[in-house]
Amino acid sequence: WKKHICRTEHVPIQVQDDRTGMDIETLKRAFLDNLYYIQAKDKGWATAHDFFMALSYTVRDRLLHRWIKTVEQTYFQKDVKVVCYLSAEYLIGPQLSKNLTNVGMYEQARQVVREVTGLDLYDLLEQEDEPGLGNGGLGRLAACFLDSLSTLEIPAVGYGIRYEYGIFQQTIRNGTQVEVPDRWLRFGNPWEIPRPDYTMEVKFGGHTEAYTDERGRYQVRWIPQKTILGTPYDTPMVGYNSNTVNTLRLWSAKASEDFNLQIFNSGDFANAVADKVYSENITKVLYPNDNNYQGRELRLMQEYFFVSCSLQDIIRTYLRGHNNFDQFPNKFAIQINDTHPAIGIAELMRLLIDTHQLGWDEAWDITQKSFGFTNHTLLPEALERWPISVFGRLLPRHLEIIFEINQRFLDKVRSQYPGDDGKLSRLSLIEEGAEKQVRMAHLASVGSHAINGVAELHTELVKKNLFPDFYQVFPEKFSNKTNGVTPRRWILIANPKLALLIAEKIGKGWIKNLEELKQLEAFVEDAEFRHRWEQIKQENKQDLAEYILQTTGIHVDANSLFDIQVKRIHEYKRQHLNLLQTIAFYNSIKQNPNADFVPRTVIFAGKAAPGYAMAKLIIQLINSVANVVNSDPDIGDRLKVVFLENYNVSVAQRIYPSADLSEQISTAGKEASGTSNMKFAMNGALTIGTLDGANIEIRDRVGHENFFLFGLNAGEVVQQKAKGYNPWDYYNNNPQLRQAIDQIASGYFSKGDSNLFKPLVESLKNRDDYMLFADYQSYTECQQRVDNAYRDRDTWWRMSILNSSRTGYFSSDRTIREYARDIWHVQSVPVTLEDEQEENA
Ligand code: GPV
Repeated sequence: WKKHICRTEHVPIQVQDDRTGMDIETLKRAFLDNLYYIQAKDKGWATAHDFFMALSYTVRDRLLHRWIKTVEQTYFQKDVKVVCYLSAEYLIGPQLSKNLTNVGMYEQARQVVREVTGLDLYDLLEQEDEPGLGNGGLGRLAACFLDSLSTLEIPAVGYGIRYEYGIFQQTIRNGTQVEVPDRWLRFGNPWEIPRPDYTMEVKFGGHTEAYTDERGRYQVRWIPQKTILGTPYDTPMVGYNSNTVNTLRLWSAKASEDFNLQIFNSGDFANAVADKVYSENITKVLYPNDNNYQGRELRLMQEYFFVSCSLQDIIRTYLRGHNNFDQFPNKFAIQINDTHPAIGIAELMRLLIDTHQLGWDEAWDITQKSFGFTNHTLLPEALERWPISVFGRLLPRHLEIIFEINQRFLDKVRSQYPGDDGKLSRLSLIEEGAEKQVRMAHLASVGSHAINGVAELHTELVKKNLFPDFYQVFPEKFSNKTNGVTPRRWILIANPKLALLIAEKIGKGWIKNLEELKQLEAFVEDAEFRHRWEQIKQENKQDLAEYILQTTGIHVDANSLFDIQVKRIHEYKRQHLNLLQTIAFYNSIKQNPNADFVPRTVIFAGKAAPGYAMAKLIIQLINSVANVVNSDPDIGDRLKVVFLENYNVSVAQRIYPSADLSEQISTAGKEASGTSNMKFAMNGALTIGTLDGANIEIRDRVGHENFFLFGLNAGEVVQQKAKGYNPWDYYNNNPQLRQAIDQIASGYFSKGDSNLFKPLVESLKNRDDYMLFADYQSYTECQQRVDNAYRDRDTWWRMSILNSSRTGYFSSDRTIREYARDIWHVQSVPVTLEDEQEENA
């Protein structure tokens, strides 16, 4: 890539290319050109944001020949099998730092920026508005997967929605969450390329009718009421140290002019315009719910819209090189990220049968072979079930197809289990009741050849509790694929100091092969190494302390134990259990001011769904407790409570490297996997956690002695509930717990207002669905063990090093290798650049 070779037809033209050169002089020239010709600014007028844009274009240019080479000249020419990842969410985080790192030009960029602008590269990186096109773990997992797919050189396209407004920006006013619209596209997005030439039509509404085709076959025609256009915007996803640049293709809704013209011609101008606005609303905003199903019609439209565009796009690509569908399942593996894209099963059937005239059996065979389904939750309130009234009004043809799939499926079941009506109704794609509903998880399960959970326990519970009847009918479909995270973003970029120390000791192989971190174990008895490990953690904590001061005004002691819980606010995740323990800690300092306490800084961050009142109340309680604790002179630096606002990928990158203790305290059996648990451990935090999700596998790998375990296990949670769980028993028998609850109830943290937290207190005392009280004692005792461990710093840092060095398994590279081998049956396809070929020749 020193010089770029352009090929026009068969004539190679060699040019010294301003858009590929990696030497400092070429980069400076390119940077200034982009500033001038794209931002239309010269150095004197440019803002830091202009410089950010100019640098981003400079990097994007350097991805382009790899991108074209990857997609057109490798994937298409070799007719390789491609993974199509369908996801309603992608939380890809800031792109500039990642692209600089993956393409290997971070240091050059730093020098160029310093010499041309006098600014630090860091000042430019801060300018990027991160695309918040996801809620939490599910969307972030999709982003880690894209990084791993490209790094492993696996052909892939990520398909999703280009929301004009991503997840809201969270601000805290008077201790409560206030949502601000996320106008992330306001100043332009340098990474995306619109491709209006690949615009697709998506239909909605209307009715169906039967007809006989020219060959006398029975066919069905959908007469839709409305057509909406979908335009793709492509973002390059480059792998670490690889030439592979895969595509993230996000669809944006546009009104169809044709349709509006019809109304316009009928004289109803206002309606024509209103309708345009209505159509374009489809991709306007991300629904801010995590692990929760709301059943809004517009959400179903979003899901169908992006899935239909994506499947049409896949078929368009396929038909460029094929004239029948025989090879389709050998050329595409379509993975659906939870049930949000599950309508794709019915849509592929419709496209194959109605548009491409295949017979049912052939279409069904292709569909089942192509689709794989990942489940991400066991929570009943998250399972998508669309009332057939809504469904039939929006997608009448799909409803017919779903009925047909169901009938054929249930016929088979009936012959296998004659007379078992209970089984039939449990397996049915349609839930009977006051209002019939389409069960999207059932559609996804029947229409896929593979179903997977995201951690071992989770997969077992999927088989045993969530879909036991499906597991009985087709056990061979089920497998586990424990989640992972990309070490490029979560160690190399987020924690550069630690990455440097690791590289000094064991080289750089771990960046692509995280299992190599094991080699660090050899240094665990090396006092000098431990000291440097500790020093880096200390510096990272200092950085976070500064950020806390700047953003909240709270002064925290960087020498205290940084005890951190960051994730969406949800009752099952139990931020309030952490808080009860924090209150108890506060009370014991007040009661025993002269005792020897391990100073702690308890840090929270996370968004609450705007409609989730209890989650918002938990945020308010955290901030109320923080106010009282932080301003109490008796407490001083021994305890601080911090709520960091607007938790997102950028904030997360500051947090993980500076944690001593990672809080992973969900009620056992509720968290499918969790992924922050992995990022914390990689960065040397110790975990306090329950036997839930991937915690179990982390504990098994880092060693039970290096993990702080507490609480009921998933089986015990179920047993206790079955026996009849009574939170009052715990409240009455634990004075510490009772005191904390009574303080909250009495208004101790809310300036005497004894009504404010009543809903929270009452729910805990009378129901405690997530069994905080049952786990409280065990949790407190465990926190004592944490304190004791932290007192013995030598032991603590040994444990910290062992945690990092044993997290190799939790790289998303390992996860993706497993999907590729067991579900997708895809191979790596290395991409060779022309100048490399010539060099090799
Ligand atoms: I369903 N998850 C999420 O973030 N949002 C959702 O709507 C649903 C699941 C999460 C799970 O809660 C985590 O346990 C899991 O680690 C993550 O998905 C990725 O699998």
